[in-house]
Formats: sequence, structure tokens, C-alpha cells
Amino acid sequence: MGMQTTFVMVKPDGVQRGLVGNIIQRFENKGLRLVALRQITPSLELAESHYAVHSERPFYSGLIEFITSGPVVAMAWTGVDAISVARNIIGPTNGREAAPGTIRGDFAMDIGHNIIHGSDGEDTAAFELGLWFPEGVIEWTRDAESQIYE
Ligand code: D4T
Repeated sequence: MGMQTTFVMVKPDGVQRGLVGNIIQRFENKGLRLVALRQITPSLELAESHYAVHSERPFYSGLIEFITSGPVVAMAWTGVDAISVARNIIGPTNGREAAPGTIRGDFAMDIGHNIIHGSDGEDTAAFELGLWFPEGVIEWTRDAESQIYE
């Protein structure tokens, strides 16, 4: 158990379907802390770097075409065990098999158009955070009380 920062990205289908707010709400509600946020239409270079691990897979070219098809919302979330916590909020890859209550279980019907990506381990998270947020993330503490009362 320890503090981690994970990379999460709402894919073009999630952005086009207007799910960004609902998705951010789930991570905030859980108690994770948003430490970076960026909307971007990924370049071919960025998409190929992100999915380099899948470059030999049969679905790779379709995946690259999809991820570069429009804006995505890239985020970094911090918390204890944030990588596995985020994966649990997201649900398994195939939306038809994902349990209701997870993002994919609630919104996705397809393995390719599955709304959202989340890093699957510490090495991946470090790589993806560096790739999407080369300028780093924001250091801050969540403290609602000090905002509610002046
Ligand atoms: P990501 O990486 O997007 O969070 O998804 P997962 O971690 O849940 O799934 P993955 O790495 O196995 O797949 C990466 C990405 O490729 C798409 N994909 C996957 C696809 O289009 N067809 C397929 O058969 C598979 C396995 C979906 C997610």
C-alpha cells in the first residue's frame, strides 16, 4: 500500500458521447485526487508511443486510427493504490463483460470502443505520465474545509 499516480484517458468515444463529466465525478467521488488534466487530439506519434506495446497485435492499426480520430481527455489521478483503484473503477476491457457500476459496465458494449484507458502497472503509469504530461503534474492537497470556510 502506498501513494501512486496513475494515467487515465477518456478515449474519443467517451468524449463524443459527453461522458467526461460523469467519469471525472466517479474518480473524485472515490477520493482520488486530480493532479493533471489535458484535452488533446493525439498525434500519430503520440498514439504510436502510447500503444507501442500493442504494435504487433492484429487490432493495432484500428486502435491507432480510433485514438487519433478526435479529442481525448488525459488525466493523472493520485491516491493510495491509485493504479488498481482506477482499474476497478474502469472495469475489464470488454464492456459487455464488465460489471454494472464500472465505467465500461455502465457505458460500453465493445472491446475497441471501451470509453477509457487506465495504466495497468507502475512501470506503465510512469511511462504514460511522462508521455502525456512531460511538464509534470500538480502538487496539491485535497482540503475541502479550508475552501468552505474562509
Ligand atoms: P486500455 O489499455 O485501453 O486501458 O485497455 P485495457 O488495458 O483494458 O486492454 P488492453 O491493454 O488489452 O488493450 C488496449 C486497447 O486495445 C483495444 N483492443 C484490445 C481492441 O481494440 N481489440 C482487442 O481485441 C483488444 C484485446 C482496447 C484497449
